[in-house]
Amino acid sequence: MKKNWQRIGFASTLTLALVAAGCGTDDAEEQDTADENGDTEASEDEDDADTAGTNYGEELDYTITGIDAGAGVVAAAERAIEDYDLEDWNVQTSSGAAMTQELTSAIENEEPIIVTGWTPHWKFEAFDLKILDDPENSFGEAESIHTIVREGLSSDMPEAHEMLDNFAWTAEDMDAVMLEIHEGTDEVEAAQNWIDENQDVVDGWTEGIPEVDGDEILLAYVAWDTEIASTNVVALVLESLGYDVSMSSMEANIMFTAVANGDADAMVAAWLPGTHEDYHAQMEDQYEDLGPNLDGEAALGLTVPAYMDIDSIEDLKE
Ligand code: PBE
Repeated sequence: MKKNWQRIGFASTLTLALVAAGCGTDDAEEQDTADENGDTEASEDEDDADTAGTNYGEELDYTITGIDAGAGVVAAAERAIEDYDLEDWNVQTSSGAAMTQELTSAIENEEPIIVTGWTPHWKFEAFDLKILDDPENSFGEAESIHTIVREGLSSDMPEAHEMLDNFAWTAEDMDAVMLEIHEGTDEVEAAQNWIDENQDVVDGWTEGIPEVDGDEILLAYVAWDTEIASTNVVALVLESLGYDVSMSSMEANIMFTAVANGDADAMVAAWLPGTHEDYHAQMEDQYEDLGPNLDGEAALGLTVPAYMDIDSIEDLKE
């Protein structure tokens, strides 16, 4: 993960130099040199809104493009508004899909945009982005994604319980599924392709588990790109063990509640210890936490196109 963030930062410095200069690729080298010498002023282009310093407030109508209201990353962005005294700013809630759509069209038009971002996510493969520095730590540290199951699953469905307990993969794995879906492959097909290419990993999750005969199991999830990828993969693996699997997408708080009260059997979408801290603190006595399925590689942050002349949340202050 660290490597990824560093790479994002590096790429952004180069692009920033180009945008700040308002020049084409011919001048890129010259501008890079100037940049290295510490001359970062966009002095020739002060009238251009994109290069008029780091204040994007008016241009963006003081709006951060968020996702669904129940997402931890939206709560973190609202926390950032307080932590950094950004009273003029607000987080517009919509959905993960609407956010990536707005990000895509802003980038197509080279317009500024600030989104509530997270990683792993295909947007970092598809676009040149940077995550704004967060010296106040409003978005928390890198964390893990946990698998959580309802009370009683271990005795009712020991085979599913064991597979879910074994389920663990990497940010790279998750990225591969997400990217394929983003590029147009059907969700189930992308999950199956990943399984076919990583059969040895999947065999490790199912080894020694006896098959069942069509027992019904319900997986809860939220339609975030990360969770669409993981839940589809887990659903297919449970199917291969003989389960009749249903997936149901819902709001984040409903997902936690459904597993806590036994309406859903499991979910693989709990970002801990930070993002879903509130839900987990409320309900952890009512379900079983099987621990990380993705270990320490998940993180949140305000995310912008690399061409924007801004590096830190602090820069949003007037
Ligand atoms: N996310 C993806 C979720 C967790 C998974 C970062 C958008 C959230 O913010 O709650």
